[in-house]
Amino acid sequence: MLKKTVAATALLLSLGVAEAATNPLFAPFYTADPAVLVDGGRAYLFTGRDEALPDGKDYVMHEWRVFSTCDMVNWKDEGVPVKAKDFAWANGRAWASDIVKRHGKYWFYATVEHATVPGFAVGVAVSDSPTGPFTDARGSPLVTNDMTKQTDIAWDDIDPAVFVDDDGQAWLYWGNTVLKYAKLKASMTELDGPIQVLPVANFVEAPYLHKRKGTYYLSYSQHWPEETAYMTGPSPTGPWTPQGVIMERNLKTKTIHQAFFEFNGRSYVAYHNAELPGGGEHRRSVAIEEFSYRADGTIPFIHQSKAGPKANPSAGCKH
Ligand code: FUB
Repeated sequence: MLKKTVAATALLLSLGVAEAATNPLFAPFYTADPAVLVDGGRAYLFTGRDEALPDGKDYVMHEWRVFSTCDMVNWKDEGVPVKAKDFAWANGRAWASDIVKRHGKYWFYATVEHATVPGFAVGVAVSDSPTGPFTDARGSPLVTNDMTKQTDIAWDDIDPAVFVDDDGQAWLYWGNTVLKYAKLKASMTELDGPIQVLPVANFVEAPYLHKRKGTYYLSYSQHWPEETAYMTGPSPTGPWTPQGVIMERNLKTKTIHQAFFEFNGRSYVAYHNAELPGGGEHRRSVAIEEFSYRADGTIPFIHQSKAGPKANPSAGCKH
């Protein structure tokens, strides 16, 4: 039996197939702001790409990349499915995004800076494939900075998170400093009703909604430097019960930006740190941790690891 395992391992290694991931992922790229779609036995992990020089003082981000896996260990670089310039009304800055499948199409919600309306905006792009190419689904922004008046900052309409509930209702959450949400029409390209504000103490950015066994989990980044916190509730609009911090702040970057997902029956959180060689505040790297919900459905504190997730192959997994 041992001989057989050793032989199998040797074969996998000779084929260039690893049995465990190593955090952070996706070298040589610096990546940030993960968003994950699980579809057809593969996980598609979308990231922003940090292009700042080692001493860069701001984010330099122009495109999103997508990587896919069928075992949570071996990742395929699927290239650049969409760039900020694919939104003709945007000026080329590509911040955080999220992705969902609906009506057989893939809907990509993205933070871009508007070329003429001061501030950041949310656009939506669509594709027939999770690996793109995506095209602007509206030809105009879904949300612009002048549609929200709660703060004067130019970056309060960032970090869209899209969620489609079991009843078919789609929701969009977003925001920096002020957490906002709205219903989406079935078209996925229009808000349905007014923008709502959710007061959350210490909220900074990166809201993310997921649902498990009837409970809604609204996670987000709080404080500065950021740590990941979450609340639970019985509906997409709460009422919300604060559940505390589940991931510690990073040492080399102040942001962290989480996304939760399930893959082949196991639970994961993707986030970023800056632990690749040469990493820093604006040279971040996506990582993934596996975790188990407690019996009462709460999320335990999740430590960042260098080991990364163990193999969890889909049936017929082909790298
Ligand atoms: O990557 C640019 C911004 O930094 C994102 O929009 C935020 O979530 C933070 O990670």
